[in-house]
Amino acid sequence: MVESIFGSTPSAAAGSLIHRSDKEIAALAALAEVEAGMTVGLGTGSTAAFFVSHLGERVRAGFSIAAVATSLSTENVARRAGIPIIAFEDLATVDLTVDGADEVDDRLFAIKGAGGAMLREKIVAASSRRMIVIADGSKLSAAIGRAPVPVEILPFAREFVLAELRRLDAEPVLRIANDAYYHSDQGNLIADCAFASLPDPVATAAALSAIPGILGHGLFLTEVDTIYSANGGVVTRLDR
Ligand code: ABF
Repeated sequence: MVESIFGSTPSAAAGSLIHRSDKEIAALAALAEVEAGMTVGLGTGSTAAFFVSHLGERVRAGFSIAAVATSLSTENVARRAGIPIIAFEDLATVDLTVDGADEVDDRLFAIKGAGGAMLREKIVAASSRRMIVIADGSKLSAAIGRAPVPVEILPFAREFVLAELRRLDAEPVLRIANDAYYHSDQGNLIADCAFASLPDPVATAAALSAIPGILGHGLFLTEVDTIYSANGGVVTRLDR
């Protein structure tokens, strides 16, 4: 289903015009779904950061929710915004998770993980009764496959996993930060895998999951319930 929710980007507030980015507009569409008393999963990345910021404003105004974070950076930002954070390990179920993505399509398939947090993101999404992806229009594809698929690798298994990925016709590139291997919040490596094409994401996800030493990957094929994608201030809603 495609539904236009907001008509224009600028809005008047306290006598001044506010120009919101498409990322922020998508975040606000998701914010409208948060109800008092919910446990909310907080995503990672710049789009999710808008959601966290606006949720923080509501919490500081007295709105009562609890939250779990999908990364240490989001946890820090959320705490600073006044959002009460609970430890995910103490929870089996989250009510609603809102997170960004690198690429989405109208099958509700997503590639996530450019922010390096896809392992925790997928666990939190899988535990969620409902998961919303928020994105600007540049993330929407006819079929996912343009963005590289990140995989999280146990350091012990590095060269074995890279060789297995090449056998799947992926071109894995180990992620670097500050002239050293990037390490996830769990202390693992990330390889960004370019595929010449991704004709069968379900088969690729199964193949990745079957490689020992891969702890998680960025193909989210079953977790997403709704996508809010904003383009030029107009929000498109896609539902499973
Ligand atoms: C997280 O942040 C990731 O899964 C995704 O890779 C990334 C999107 O970042 P941004 O919103 O900054 O484009 O949601």
